Amino acid sequence: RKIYQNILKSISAKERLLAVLIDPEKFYVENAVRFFKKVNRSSATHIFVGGSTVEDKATEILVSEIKKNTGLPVVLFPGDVTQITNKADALLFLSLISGRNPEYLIGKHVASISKIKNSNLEILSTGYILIESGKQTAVERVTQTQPMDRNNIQNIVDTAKAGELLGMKLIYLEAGSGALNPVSAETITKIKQDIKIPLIVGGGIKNKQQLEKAYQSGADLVVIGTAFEEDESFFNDLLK
Ligand code: 1GP
Repeated sequence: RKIYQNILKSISAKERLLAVLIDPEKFYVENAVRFFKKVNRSSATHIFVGGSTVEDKATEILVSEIKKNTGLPVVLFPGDVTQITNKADALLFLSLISGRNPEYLIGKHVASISKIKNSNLEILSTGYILIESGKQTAVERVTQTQPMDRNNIQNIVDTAKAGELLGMKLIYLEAGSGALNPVSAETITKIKQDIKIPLIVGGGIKNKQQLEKAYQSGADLVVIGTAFEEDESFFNDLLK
């Protein structure tokens, strides 16, 4: 379907993809017009929406507002089933394959079916891999899973490969929102050599140099949330 096909097309055209992550808990809907003026002038290609703890309905209200302010595809990146809304275009159907908590490997997915089976959301099966980054992150706390050891790169590579062989359409390497250290260049490079499906990288990327490094290492799509929340002028460094 459309969003996944476009990601594949962009990758073969060597285009760099950038998602702006918006956490409904932290975003003021009143600021949407101003914020999206900046987004629309930047090289951002996708809007991701999600958070670890979000009130019911907040996601739906936010997605409706986003849709009024940008033509970029809106992809749900949900921390929980309650964040699924058919106002968005697509859903990262995340399985936390770095962890061993059955709820986040398959349980939440089963619980979400009644919400998604009659929706028009494009469902993107995603192997989600949390990598240790120097401090405990919200993903770790909420999912009660251990992040992967950042120094055991082979284990991370094997996890990504297993996800691909299970039929997942995307791999997402996550250092956690606000991570002290983004996923290392070496980890990205090694995984990219081993898998054919698109590679998403996020967590702790705060400036243009780190963004550049992630792309050069092999990230196909980079996700940035905190850096835009903290300083909207960062968009000016990333003009189209
Ligand atoms: C978090 O990967 C995303 O899930 C983005 O992280 O907020 O650190 O940019 P940041």
